[in-house]
Amino acid sequence: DFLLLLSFFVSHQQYHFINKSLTWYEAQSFCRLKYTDLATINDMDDENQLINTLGGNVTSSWIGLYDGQINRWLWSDGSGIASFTQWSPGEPNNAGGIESCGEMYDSLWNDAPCGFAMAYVCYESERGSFK
Ligand code: 2F8
Ligand code: CA
Repeated sequence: DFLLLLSFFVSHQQYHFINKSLTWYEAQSFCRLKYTDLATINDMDDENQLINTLGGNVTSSWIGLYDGQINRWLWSDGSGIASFTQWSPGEPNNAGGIESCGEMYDSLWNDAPCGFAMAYVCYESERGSFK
C-alpha cells in the first residue's frame, strides 16, 4: 500500500566503503560532497547491508555516529538514534575521555577519538539528500 511504498523509497540507500584513512570530520566532508553523508544505520537490515559493503574488512571504519553532547549520540545526517543500536559490549566507554565519534569494528559499534584517521563508510540516498 501507499505507506509501505513510501517507506521503501525513504529507506532505500546504498553504502560506499572508502578505504582511505581520514579523520571523522574529513570523512564527513567527503561523504557530504560526493554522496549524502557518513553512514546512518537505523535497523538490522541497514546493519547487514553495511557489513556486506565492508566485505570482510573488520578493521576500523568511521560511520556517522557522533556524541553531540556527553553521551548523547546522533547521526551525522541529523537523524536521531533509533532504539536500534549495535554497540560492542562495554561501548561507548569514552576511553581516555576523548572518544566522541563512532566506528565499525568487528561488525559492531565503538566510540573512538574523532582525530584518528581510518577508512570510512558513506551512504547515498537514491532519492538524493533531503537537506
Ligand atoms: O577495548 C575496547 C577499547 O579498545 C581500544 O582501546 C584500547 C579503543 N581505542 C581506540 O580505538 C583508540 C577503545 O575505543 C575501545 O573502547
Ligand atoms: Ca570506545
